[in-house]
Amino acid sequence: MRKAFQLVSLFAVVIIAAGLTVSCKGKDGGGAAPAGAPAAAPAADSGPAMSDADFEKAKGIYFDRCGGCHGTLRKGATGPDITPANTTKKTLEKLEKTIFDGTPAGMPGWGRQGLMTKEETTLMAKYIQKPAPIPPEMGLAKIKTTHKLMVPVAQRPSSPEHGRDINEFFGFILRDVGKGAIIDGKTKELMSVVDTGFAVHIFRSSSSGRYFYTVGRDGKVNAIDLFAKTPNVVAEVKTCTEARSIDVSKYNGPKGNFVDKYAVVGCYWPPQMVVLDGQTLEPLKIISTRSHTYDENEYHPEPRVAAIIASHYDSEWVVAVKETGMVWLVDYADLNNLKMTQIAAERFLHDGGWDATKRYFLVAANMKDQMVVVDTKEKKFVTKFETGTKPHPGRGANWVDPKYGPVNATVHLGEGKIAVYGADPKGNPQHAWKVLYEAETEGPGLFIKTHPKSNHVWADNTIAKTEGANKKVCVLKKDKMEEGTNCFQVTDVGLVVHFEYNKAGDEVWISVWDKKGKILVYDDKTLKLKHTIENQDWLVTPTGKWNVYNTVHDIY
Ligand code: DHE
Repeated sequence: MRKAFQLVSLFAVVIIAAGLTVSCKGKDGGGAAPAGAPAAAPAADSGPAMSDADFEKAKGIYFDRCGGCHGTLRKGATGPDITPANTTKKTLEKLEKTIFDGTPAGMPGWGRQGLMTKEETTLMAKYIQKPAPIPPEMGLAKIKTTHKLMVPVAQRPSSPEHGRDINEFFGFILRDVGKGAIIDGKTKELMSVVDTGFAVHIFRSSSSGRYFYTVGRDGKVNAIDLFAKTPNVVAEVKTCTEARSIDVSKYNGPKGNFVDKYAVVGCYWPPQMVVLDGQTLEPLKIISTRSHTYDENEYHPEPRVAAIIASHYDSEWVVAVKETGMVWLVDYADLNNLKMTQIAAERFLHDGGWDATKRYFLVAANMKDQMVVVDTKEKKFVTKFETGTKPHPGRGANWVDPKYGPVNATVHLGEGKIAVYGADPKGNPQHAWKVLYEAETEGPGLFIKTHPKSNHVWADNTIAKTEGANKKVCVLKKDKMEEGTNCFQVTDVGLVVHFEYNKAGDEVWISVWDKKGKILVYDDKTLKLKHTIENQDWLVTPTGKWNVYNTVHDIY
């Protein structure tokens, strides 16, 4: 039962309609290049005439609103290829109209929605008929110039100075103000607000849980020391001009102890991974992802790093390389003699996480409507299967179904549906990697979450178009799947996005993404609101959030 096909750029449309900053749109709403926008080599002097000032303005708008979907080099990923080879086949008037009005396939009508002026859509039409300016490379020497060690390791506390349990701590993104908040989940008290990169995309915990690492859309990484009385940034480095992912080294075994040893950043531009010292963020090594597509073996100059997850059983990072459709298992045991397994998977890879055993990496190839399964023990591709229109699991959700055994699930960008599929090839091979249940939500969503101690699975409807749907959550009962979802409103402002459980697995923390943001804490058993954090000056556009214990142990 499919609902109407919608492209991922709805992601942008609906959120923008709510007056919020979204990935394809920066906090300044276009215009001059934002602080995070990559400086670029001047464009070849071909295509329609543009003044230098107009060109710079268009470049900023492209970084803000277009690059996430069409790619820095405009070769296409979630959105189509808009290099001059294609755009010059169309008249400027036609291009301008498309940018102004959007397309039925899902591209936002930037002008129609009042998000670009008529002049700006004219500018963008010209801009995309000119060759894409190529942003600069970031080699190790350049990255090193951005490295700051605020608190040397020897000057950091050896145990928590606040006497609290850091496993209870949450890290919250405060997206539009380039900050992060640390909250004690037990007492619900704010511990600190720290400066981070521009529009931080994710937090990850170091493998001991002591540090939170954040990665900004601008590639800036911050390490936050949770032992400090007031958790503070102890190191910073800018690894690339555009990034979305970061993870850590989690392995401790015969090959060595890598706990808190490394962090690794996944860049969009330059297309590369950057390995950092886990204590100081000193940049150590760059691994380029430029290579050939998994199927046609054609060279791709911009294979962006999407999700990265760290193996618990081997010294490996599992890396989804978006444009080439490869999953790389990168062994960090010997960085000078780097070993890697390159697994052909599917294009275009996006987000994903572990199954409950942490053996299988389940990652969305959302433009193919598929989930891909990689066996990190055998280091092999297992299968890919269709779930619905553009699966978007975040890191996914794992639980044990009373009828089918261990399952995993995703929500979808293109339709309001939770797809639940078997995830136990050993115990229940007949159900493995097959969709077993589908449950309707209130509309397209971004994230799904559960906890082993909970009987509930929570899904958001963040990009639903129906009035009010994006203010609701939808909850499934694990032992009564056939009943479908229970969807209810949790806010009258903003958008509901992303869930995280507390350490005990009895509270669900929800962000209300709004300029005057809120944090809602629900009792997971009763589904009743237990606590609200609101009307705080610092609480601006909260989006993703992570509990230390659950993040260290990959509990989701
Ligand atoms: Fe995300 C995860 C990329 C838009 C909030 N997002 C990810 C990951 C990738 C990614 C590759 C996986 C990281 C990992 O696990 O290592 N996101 C992108 C995009 O390319 C996209 C579509 C457009 C863009 O230009 O950024 C995009 N993402 C968004 C948003 O609009 C969201 C809602 C708010 C924002 O800040 O832009 C958003 N993305 C998130 C969050 C996660 C995420 C909260 C982490 C989920 C988790 O549970 O770990």
